[in-house]
Amino acid sequence: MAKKTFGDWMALAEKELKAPPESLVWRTPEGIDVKPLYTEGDIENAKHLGSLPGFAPFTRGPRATMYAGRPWTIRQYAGFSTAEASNAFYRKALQSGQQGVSVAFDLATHRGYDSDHPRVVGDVGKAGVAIDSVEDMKILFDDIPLDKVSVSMTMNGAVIPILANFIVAGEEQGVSKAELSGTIQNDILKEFMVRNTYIYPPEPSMRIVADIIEYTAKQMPKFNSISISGYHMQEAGATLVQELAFTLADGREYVRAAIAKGLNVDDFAGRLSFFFAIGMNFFMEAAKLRAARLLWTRIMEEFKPQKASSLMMRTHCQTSGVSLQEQDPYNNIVRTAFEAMSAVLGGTQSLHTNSFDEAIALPTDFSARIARNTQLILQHETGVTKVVDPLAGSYYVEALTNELADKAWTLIGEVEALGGMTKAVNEGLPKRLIEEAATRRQAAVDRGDEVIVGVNKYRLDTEEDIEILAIDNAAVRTAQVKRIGETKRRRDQARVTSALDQLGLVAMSGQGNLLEAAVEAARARATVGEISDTMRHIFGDHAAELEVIKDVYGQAYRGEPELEVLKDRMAVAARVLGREPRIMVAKLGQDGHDRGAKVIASAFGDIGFDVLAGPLFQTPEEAADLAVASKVDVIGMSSLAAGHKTLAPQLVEALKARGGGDIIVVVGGVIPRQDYAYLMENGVAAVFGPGTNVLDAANEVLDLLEGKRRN
Ligand code: SCD
Repeated sequence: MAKKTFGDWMALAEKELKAPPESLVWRTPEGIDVKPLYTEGDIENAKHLGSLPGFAPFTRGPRATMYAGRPWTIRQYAGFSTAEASNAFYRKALQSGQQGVSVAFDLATHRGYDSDHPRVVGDVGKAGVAIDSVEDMKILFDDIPLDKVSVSMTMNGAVIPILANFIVAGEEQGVSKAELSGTIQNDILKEFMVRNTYIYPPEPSMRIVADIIEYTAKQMPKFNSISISGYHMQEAGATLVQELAFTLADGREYVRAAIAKGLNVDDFAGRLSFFFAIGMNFFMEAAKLRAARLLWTRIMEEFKPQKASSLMMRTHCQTSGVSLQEQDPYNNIVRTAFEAMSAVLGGTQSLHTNSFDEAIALPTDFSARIARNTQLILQHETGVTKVVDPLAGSYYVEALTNELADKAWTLIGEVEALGGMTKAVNEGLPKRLIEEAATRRQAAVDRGDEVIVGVNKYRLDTEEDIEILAIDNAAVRTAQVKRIGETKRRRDQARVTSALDQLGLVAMSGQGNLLEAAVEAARARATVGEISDTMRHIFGDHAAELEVIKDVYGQAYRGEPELEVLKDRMAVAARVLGREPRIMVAKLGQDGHDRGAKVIASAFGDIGFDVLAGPLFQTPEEAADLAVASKVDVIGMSSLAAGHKTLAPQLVEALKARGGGDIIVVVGGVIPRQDYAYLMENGVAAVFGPGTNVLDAANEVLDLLEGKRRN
């Protein structure tokens, strides 16, 4: 029988479909047209084929034997409440099959504030563990041998005091810094773009990154100096091409900064590491990791390293937080398992699987166990570890690898044309593109173009509450404040002052290494806040420019009845008020997760509200001042870091105290249903949990405004 051709298939497909097969093409948010069939012809021009794992360009994996030789590290990101509570959690997790530690710090620590600082009352111990000094750090790793267990620390803003405290905690555990293995995130550029836990302006922040690379290259050979992260970009709404391109462009910028400091590329490149998100686009995510390794080798070749390891990308992955849903939350177990499989097929070195309740609250012991076991089952039961890069040769995956690499390379070129990533970040290009993508996606979900099971399709009639972990924020704060007091009483104050003065000198002069100086201050028991403030006084605080994008959400709904009806209602409200209804979108406390706030601000703007985007990191009192002065009708407080029960009632009180008691307060974000009643009893008019349709929210806000006028 004659061999069938692609043309034969097209004809047969058209007959079967009763439509041209092109109608099945799926255009992804990356602008990639995924076809229903891939054949040899799709990879004819792909230049990356034919390589082997363990060799440049590492498309097929950084190690020759990959998981057949050693499986990826099961490394669950966790931390909450006090150092004692987090330590107990880590020890139990390690006994139950977890293979590495990954510390989540609370937002106060991220932003360089001690737990007794008035700006962080709602944040202490909430979305991570509170660490104020070496005393806390020692408790955090009590009975966890730092020469054996590798420790990742997600820290970027207060990276100098935290790494210094870790080094000193190791010393006092009898482990020299040369023996410490692990990773510090230390990736500040993406903080300016999407994550917002920065402290200082970009220039001194880049110096901090370079100082850490220098210090670890010279003194901590087993430690990864940075985790160049795309994860938070995807969480903020980036497409996979954007995530890939901006992460690699960040990496290139850090290499340049380290070389500018006088380092030889081979002395540090082997200890640069990466971090990506793995979302629901199963094959594309696996292809993304393959493309990332390919492109990183291409970038590093420019620096002419001698060692092969300098060209090698090693990465951690985390399953996607934004893909988790509040509705029918057990579905999240399934989502996470698919994402984990995709990460593994893409060849990750280390993996975090999210707990199913993370769209609602902090993981419980139960949900954390399922998340960990998802990986243990993958490693032990599915056989995926036995073969290196099993997707290689798939027409589809190889074509995707090629296309993602090409598209990302083009975007990297645009960043280069602007003068590199620091300049692109200053200019706002990545942030703008990511926010546009996020808003477009929200519209696609709200319209039902993108199906999310249990959210915009197959929704349950009644949702059952699930058990959640709540942190007694006030108790954590009291315990921390007490320990800070004890530490300060016992320390040699003259030694602390002299060490901080020396750190200040290093910061001011531009000479010497900031981490080196901070280690001495940490030994003397200077706190995280004191070390951060010493540098703050010299470097200053970074204040982000707020920009709300326009006409992306509205465009997606152009001409559709749902939006038109709402706009008519808006017009009536505007006539009654004599101006457009004014809403202030507020972020309170140290919670910098602003994707939701930005999407709401831009969608509400397109709907016809006069939107005021409040600055990040406001206290409830500052937000109330701004709202009253700006005569807003509504405040939409967005909370993703579990501070809502403290901060929302404080905001309501602060408004009343300023004569703004008639301003309607609504709260949106990661709010457990269990907390709705408490918030409503404390003056909140409506709560919009995860998965809320933006048009529904806008209608409800209008109901509230109309109700207020009637009363
Ligand atoms: C590996 N090894 C092998 C091998 N595979 N040896 C022989 N044969 C094989 N097949 C060796 C490696 O060379 C290495 O030794 C050792 O085994 C460990 O392997 P690894 O692959 O380096 O794994 P690991 O130590 O786990 O390191 C993985 C990374 C590291 C390099 C990626 O940077 C890391 O752990 N990152 C985690 C980051 C993280 O947890 N981030 C959380 C972020 P040598 O080292 O001697 O070579 C959370 C976050 O931001 C959440 C969101 C938010 O908060 O906003």
